[in-house]
Order: sequence, then C-alpha cells, then structure tokens
Amino acid sequence: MNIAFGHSNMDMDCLGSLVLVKKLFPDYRLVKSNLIHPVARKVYNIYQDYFNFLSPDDLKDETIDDVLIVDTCIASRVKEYFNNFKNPAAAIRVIDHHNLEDCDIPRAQKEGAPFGANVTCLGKLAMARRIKLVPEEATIALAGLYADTGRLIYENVCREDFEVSAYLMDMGASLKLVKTFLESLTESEQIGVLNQVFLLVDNAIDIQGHSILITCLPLDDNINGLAAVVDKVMEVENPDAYFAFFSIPRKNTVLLIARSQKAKIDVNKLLQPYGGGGHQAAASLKLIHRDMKQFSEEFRGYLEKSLKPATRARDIMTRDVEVIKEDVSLLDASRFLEEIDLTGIPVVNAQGSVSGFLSLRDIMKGRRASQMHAPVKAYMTRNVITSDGYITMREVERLFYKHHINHIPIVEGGKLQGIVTHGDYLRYKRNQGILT
Ligand SMILES: [Mn+2]
Repeated sequence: MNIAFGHSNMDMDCLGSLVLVKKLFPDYRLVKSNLIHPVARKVYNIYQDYFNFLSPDDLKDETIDDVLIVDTCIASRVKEYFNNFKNPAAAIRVIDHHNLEDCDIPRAQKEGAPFGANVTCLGKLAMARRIKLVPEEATIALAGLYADTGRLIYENVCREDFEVSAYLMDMGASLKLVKTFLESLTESEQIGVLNQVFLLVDNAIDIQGHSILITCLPLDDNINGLAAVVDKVMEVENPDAYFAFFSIPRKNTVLLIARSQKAKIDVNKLLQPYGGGGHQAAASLKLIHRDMKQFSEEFRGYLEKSLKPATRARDIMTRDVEVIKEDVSLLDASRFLEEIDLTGIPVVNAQGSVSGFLSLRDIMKGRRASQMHAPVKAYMTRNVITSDGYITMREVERLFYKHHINHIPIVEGGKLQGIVTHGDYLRYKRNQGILT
C-alpha cells in the first residue's frame, strides 16, 4: 500500500495539499494525524467521507510501499506515522514548502520550493498536468493556501501562490466558503475567553519605548484555539507586542502565547530561554509548577532588560535642517524651497527659535493673493507642531495623521535639533520590512 500524509497536528494547508494528492497520486491512501489543528477541524469534519482517511493505528498490519509526505520535512513531525509500520518504505517522497535543507528524514527524495503555502507546491504540479478539480476540492485547497499565506498577505507570499489561487478560482473555488472555513473563532469557549480577556485589557505599558500588552487569565481547563483568541485581541488592541498568560490551576500549568508586529521584538528569541519557541512574530511557552502572577511579573522584568530600545524621532530625523528667516519674501522662499527640493521648511525669528512653518501650501495662498513680496511671517503657519526627539514612531505617525502634516521639527531646549519628514518616516518603515 502507498500512503500519503502531512505533519502531526495537521492543519488547513495539509488538508488542502492532501486534496491535491488525491488527484495527483490516486493510488495513495491518505493518513490523518491523531491530533487535528483547530482551524482544520471544521473542514475535516465536513469532508471525512471524501478524504476516507486511515489512522496511524490502521498502519500496524500493513506492508507499506511508497510514502509521500507533504508540508513538512522534519522527522519528529511525522514520527506518529512511521512508528506504526515496521517495514522500511520502498521510497519516501517529500513535497514541502519549508526549508528543504532542514530535512532530516532518511532517504527522502525532496521536492518543493519556498512558496507561501504547501498547497502551491502541489497546485503547480496539478496545473502542469492540467488536472480538473470539482469546486469543493478547489475550495478546500484554496482555504489551505489562504491559511498559510494570511489570505495572500504574509511576507512569504510569492507570485506562484497567486497563480495557484487563480487556477483554484478557475476550478470553481468558493471564496464565501473559504471564508467560513477559515473563521478561527468558532467555539463558544473561545468567544467566552475573548470576552474575559477584553475585560482584563488595560492600557498597553511602555517598555523601552515599545507598547506592550500583557494579560493574565486563569482558566478552568485547556481550551482549543487559544492562539486564535490571542490573534483577535492583537488585531483589535494593536500593541507592538502582546504577551497573553493563561493558567490552568487544576493542571498546574501556565501557558504564554506571544505575538509581535515589530522587527525589533523577536518573541521566538525572547521565549527560548524559558523553553518556548515559534518564530519572530508568534511564539508560545508552557510551564508547569509556576504561579502565573509571579511568573508574569518576573517576565515583565525580563522584558525590561531584554528588549532593545524602540526607534525614536532622534534616530531617524534629518539633522542638518535648512531654515528660513521670518522677513524673507515669499518669492525668495519659494525659489529656495525649489532649489533645495523640499516641500516645507521651519521658520526662525531673529532670536533663532522656531516661530512657524512654511509649506508649499502657504506659498500658494500668497501667490493666489498676489502677495509674493510679503514676508514669510505673513503667510507661515504659526501653530507649529514640534516635538522633542524622544517620541516613538507610533507617536510620529499619530502626529502626521492627526494634524495633516508632513514635517515635525524636533526642538529641545528652545533649539532646533532636526526635523522628521514624511520621507524619513517612510524610510524607517521600509527598513522595518513593512513597506518592502
Ligand atoms: Mn504549510
């Protein structure tokens, strides 16, 4: 018998991949993992008959010929299958979108590419062979692709993910169904926990200039899909990082689920010393015999020591600021701005302190009134929004949007130290990998 399976705790991307395996390799039997990821459970329940899965236990009396592994190339993630059959498989083929250099499965023939989803690896094969799918198959496959790519928006997404999505749409995939398949908060327990967490949510605290949210919630028992609850809180509260502690006193365990949306906060590295792991933006940790309150306080102290300081206005500002004097004419000012290629400039008075800001918009007003020989001070904006250099990027962003401005002069002790322009801010965002 030939068999095909995904990783333990198989997720939506595994299920989507296995749909395509069924079409591409019809002489393989599919095997399910003992545990099924909460997001995949709904589709698994609806389509059990279609998949006709064997359990790992069913392999005990079988002689296995060829093995096909999808969506992982790591031996420890497929051992529940291999532990159940005795004979060595004739051939082991791995089709995976993870880093194939990490593969530690002996004798594996590896194929795949670092696409956003594993469904894309198999989708490319199906496209090349002009395989036709029925709408349900296309829908499950697209749900898998969407799950692993955050609906085609994660950084790992490549054009092949879009190509395969288009192919699946051609095959009749229903986006409406995909959406319901991917709803992460499906259990009433999850909604209950979500409401309890929102009651606990206080203002985010400032640690090294980062906005950090911490909540601690005791639970009666373990709840499936807690990570999805944490993601929802993250989405609504929008802190730089969120550390959600849950305790299950009856089982003496503390669970920490961490999320970050800043390159400077690597939650994987932060949780590693405690035995947790994951990746830069999402990680988790389970501890036994620890008191949640005590541990969360210890962890907060650890964050204060470990987090790198947040980027502040002074780190990104332009230091050599051009300024213009109050009594210069609008005409000279407009020529000067054109020469130095700027759209606005701080205005200084006779004492050298910032008394206003002159933008192209102000000059336009003077031009329309035929007042180009009037002094700058007659048309400049007097209520200049300035700041010291210690404001965070979040505050810079807020000032830009709130006051509809593109420049923030940085003033300390009455002296102009620099200016943060919209261009400086966009450069910072690009370096963060947010706009690239
Ligand atoms: Mn995957």
